[in-house]
Amino acid sequence: MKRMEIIGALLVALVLVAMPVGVFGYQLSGQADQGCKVIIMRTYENGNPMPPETRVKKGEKVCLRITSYDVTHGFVISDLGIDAGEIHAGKWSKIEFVPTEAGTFNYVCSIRCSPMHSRVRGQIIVEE
Ligand SMILES: [Cu+2]
Repeated sequence: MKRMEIIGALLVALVLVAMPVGVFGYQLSGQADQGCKVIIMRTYENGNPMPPETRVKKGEKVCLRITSYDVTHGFVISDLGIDAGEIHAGKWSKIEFVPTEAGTFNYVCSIRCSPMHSRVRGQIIVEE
């Protein structure tokens, strides 16, 4: 009986360790391109894009690797004239640009992804 309890505890520990490692590894797999920042699109109901803010430097090339955690999203930074098109769940898109002015630029989802679609947004903060 004791042995079964130990095996059970080990299985629980394995799940508790394996799940975060798997999720973290999945997120990192999008960082194959060195220097690219990762944005994971999520519906408002699932917590909105992660991270909510992405900081970049004015005048330096920005590489964004974007994926979706749940459903198909869009990714538009209208003030920078950027439209990454459809972002499919589990697939990666990559965009590159050079910001020429500092400031905070909102990006939004351009595809109706959920009832709270209009609240799906994040920020690109361009620093001097
Ligand atoms: Cu949406």
